[in-house]
Order: sequence, then C-alpha cells, then structure tokens
Amino acid sequence: MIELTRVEEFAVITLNRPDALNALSFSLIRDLGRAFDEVATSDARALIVIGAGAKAFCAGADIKELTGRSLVAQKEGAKLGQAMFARLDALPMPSVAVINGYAFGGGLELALACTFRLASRNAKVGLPEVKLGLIPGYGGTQRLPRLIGEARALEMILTGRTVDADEAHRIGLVNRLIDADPLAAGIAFAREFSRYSLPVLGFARSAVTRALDVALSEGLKIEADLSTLAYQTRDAIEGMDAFIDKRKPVFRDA
Ligand code: DAK
Repeated sequence: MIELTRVEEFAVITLNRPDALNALSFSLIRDLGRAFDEVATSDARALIVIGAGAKAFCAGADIKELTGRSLVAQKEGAKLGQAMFARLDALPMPSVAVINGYAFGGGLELALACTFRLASRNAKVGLPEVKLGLIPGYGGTQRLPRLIGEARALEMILTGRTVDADEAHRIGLVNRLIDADPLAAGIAFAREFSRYSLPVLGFARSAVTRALDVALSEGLKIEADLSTLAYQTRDAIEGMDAFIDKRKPVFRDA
C-alpha cells in the first residue's frame, strides 16, 4: 500500500491505495513508519511524499476502520499515528509533501509533519474530523496552529471546512503551488536545498522548530549553540573557503 522508491538522490514514498483515495489504514500507517526508518538510514538527500492517482494525496484516516473501537484501542491508534509522523518530522533530511489533490484529516496531518508542503492547483485540504464527531488525532491540533496561527487553525478545525489551494498558499499552509507534473515539481523543489550540508540543514530545522516551543531568550541561546555547531563542521570551512576562492562549494555532510 506504500511504495518506497529512489529517484536520483531522493527517496520517494507513494501512498498507493487510490481506490480508497490513499486513506490511512492502521497497517498503512505502520508501513509508513517502517519506510521512514529505512529513509532515515539511507543516503537520500530529501524525502518526497506523494499520493498515487490523480485525485488525492490522502483522504485521511480510513473511516471504515475507525468505527466500533474501544477507547483504549482508539488512544493506542492516536499514539501510533503520532509516533509514526514524529519519525517523519525527525528524519535527518528535509521532507516535502506533494499534495496532488485531496488532503483531509490524517492526510493533511501527514503533510503537516513534513518539512515543506507543495500543492497542485486542484488541491483541497482540511481537517474535517468534527463532521464525524471527532477531532484530529495525528498531530493536527498541535502542528496546524504552529504553522498558520491559532485563529486560522481554530477556524479550520472547528468548522472542518475545505480550504482550496489558493487559500492554503495565501495563509502559509503550503509553501508553493505547482503546475507541472507533481513528482517532478517536488524533486525540483528539493533540489533547491539538496546540495547543502545535511547536518547544517538539520541544525537550522532544529533551531526553527524549537523557536515555536520556547521563550525568545531561550530560543536565542539555542540559536547561538546550533549556529556554533554549524560553524564547527568541515562543511562550514568548505563553504567559506569556496566563497573566498570564488568556486562552488562541495559539501560532504561532515
Ligand atoms: N476512509 C475510507 N475510505 C475512503 C475515505 C476515507 N477517509 N475517503 C474516501 N474513501 C473511499 C470512498 O469510500 C470510496 O470508496 P468506494 O465507495 O468506491 O468503495 C472511494 O474512496 C472514493 O471516494 P468518493 O467516492 O467519496 O470520492 P469523491 O470524489 O466523491 O469524494 C472526498 C472525495 C475526499 C471528498 C470524499 O471521499 C470524502 O469526503 N472522504 C472522506 C474525507 C474525510 O472525512 N476524511 C477523514 C477525516 S478524519 C484518531 C482520531 C481521529 C482520526 C483518526 C484517528 N484516533 C484517536 C486514533 C481522524 C482522522 C481523519 O482523518
């Protein structure tokens, strides 16, 4: 139900359940976790996550699996989804969700756990859980307000409304809108950062992520520490030397 492939220097995970609009069954979520682990230990420069078929990135949790479950099983399910998406969030390389159609509920939460989101012009996104008498359980209530602010997140979560691609772009929910072939567009986007030093990109991601969790004074200390760590890499020496020598740097992730 998922495919992990390699396109040049990039790992590509394709949610491949188009008959159910790539809905996230629990077994698909477990498969995703295994794929994230495999990507984490690979030499891929970035991960692209995309949905199979022309209609959907992912239509959310598999609603047919969600009925008639005990509270204990439901809580375990939430923890499973959160833990799998946390692995995605913590990958050593940046990740790009290519939202090539619908991204609802857990599908949008999957995209929110990626470093970046691109959307095709026909994309439609939302957290419609309230319409089912539910609320998001795979990180949506936590990641969405960090990305688009409390007021907008509350509006999306409490109304469950569908947001089109233009609005998603305008409010910062997606980084860019894409016109070309979605996978090619994801790869072209990843190329914009893929030749930089992975550990250095990791320090930057970590600093920015933590900015949203701590007071400014604490965040500035984190930035001082992480920017000093970046300075200690051989890649920093290479980057500055290359500038002075007027040549292109060759980073070695060290
Ligand atoms: N789950 C299962 N099957 C789905 C599905 C889903 N989320 N979405 C679509 N499908 C299936 C449809 O049942 C249909 O299958 P057949 O009837 O042909 O067998 C097939 O995919 C095509 O769908 P449609 O015929 O509906 O296609 P349309 O183009 O007409 O409509 C749509 C597309 C995306 C507007 C519509 O399919 C739709 O509204 N889908 C549901 C969207 C949604 O509500 N997603 C779930 C959000 S809730 C948790 C807590 C919360 C959650 C999870 C866990 N824990 C505490 C553990 C909540 C998570 C959510 O994601």
